[in-house]
Amino acid sequence: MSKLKIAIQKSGRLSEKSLELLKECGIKFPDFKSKLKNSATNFPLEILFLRDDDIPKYVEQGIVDIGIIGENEVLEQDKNVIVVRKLGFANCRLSLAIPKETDYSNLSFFKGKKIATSYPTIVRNYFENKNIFAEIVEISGSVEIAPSIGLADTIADLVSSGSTLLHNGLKEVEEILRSEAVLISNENLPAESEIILESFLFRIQAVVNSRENKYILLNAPNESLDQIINILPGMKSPTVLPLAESGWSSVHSVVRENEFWRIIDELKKCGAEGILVIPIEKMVL
Ligand code: PRT
Ligand code: ZN
Repeated sequence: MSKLKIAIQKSGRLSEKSLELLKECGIKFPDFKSKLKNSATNFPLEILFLRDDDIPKYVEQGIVDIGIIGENEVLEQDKNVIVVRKLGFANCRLSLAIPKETDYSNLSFFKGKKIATSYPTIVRNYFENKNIFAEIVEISGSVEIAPSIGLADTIADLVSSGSTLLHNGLKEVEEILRSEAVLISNENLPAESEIILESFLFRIQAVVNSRENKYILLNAPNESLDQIINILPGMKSPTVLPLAESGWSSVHSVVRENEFWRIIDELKKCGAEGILVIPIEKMVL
């Protein structure tokens, strides 16, 4: 029986979360760490551990069928691959940063400036689109120290918490793009691999949905039920059950993680009490 081949980063920021995703999809591998190649015991999947920079090329060439990689790398390399879906982890942004004591008003600041980056293609395209000429200095790592050693005036680098910029005396002034881990695929998958990919994607969907949503239970005074139901759309609509105490109901629903705090505030204003929020293990729509 044929197997779907997936490339994931050998070691780095994407590795652990990529393996966790496979695990949550119920896919088991024997003795993960020691080998560069491994086969799942309960799903037709073969996994190759590679440097992240090599993954788009291997997918384009069909050496592997699919891969997990940062969107930033897909855009920078511009290989012929399909971005199948976003995976919701390794979120970051590619930003322009300048020495923190320097005044900044707008993008024309960068006219004629030297910008150190590991993403020359993205940064060049960005400035070309804005009709600004800036000199790109390509370096492969430790980009943040470039201004302090006189290699460049400014930088364009990935930022997540922002603490690396802070420690290096830099401030973020513009965001070029946002990125997260994505699943990419070869453009011409063999029919058999396509079928396996469908079933793999079905599992990923259930895992990613469950991470992005929370199950919520609360007690609501009956007179506010209509309002509360409006705030909580749920998968179809919320479940409403009467409480033993008359005049009150228990409401169960699903809310999106990123809307969560706004929804809680609104629910409290409508008189909701005893709000419980529970993680969802898997979610099949
Ligand atoms: O060895 P290999 O080539 O496989 O790995 P790598 O060193 O090229 O990549 P790695 O593991 O550092 O990053 C892999 C992917 O993780 C990137 O391509 C991004 O898609 C994603 N990612 C998410 C990040 C970050 N967040 C991130 N913060 N990649 C790098 N950083 C670096 C950034 O370059 C900067 O030096 O972290 C520093 C900033 O972090 P904060 O939290 O201080 O802002
Ligand atoms: Zn890399």
